[in-house]
Amino acid sequence: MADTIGAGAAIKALKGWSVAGGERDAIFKAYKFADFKTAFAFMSGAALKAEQMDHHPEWFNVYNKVEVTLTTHDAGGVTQKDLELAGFMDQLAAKLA
Ligand code: H2B
Repeated sequence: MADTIGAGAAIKALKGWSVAGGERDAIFKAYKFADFKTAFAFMSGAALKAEQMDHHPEWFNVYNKVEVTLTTHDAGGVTQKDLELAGFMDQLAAKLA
């Protein structure tokens, strides 16, 4: 099982992410895109990466907004995998901006 690095440490290595509210160790970011089509393109690209990694986001979409929560369920907290997926999502969002 992967070692947890913790949400507090993880957000220091990222931009625009915060410690998720609630009991769990998790990180959160709200992305806003130009429109629904762009938000969905983001989700499609992130979904393919998530499948490759076997590491899946918790997310919520309304129109142009995608709210993402990342944690590693198997480890019970934030791990390197969450950092990697967060970094990928940030790069993808930048490309789609
Ligand atoms: N995604 C996330 N975010 N955390 C996990 O621990 C996880 C996952 N585990 N996707 C994977 C799938 C696991 O359930 C399978 C069996 O590998």
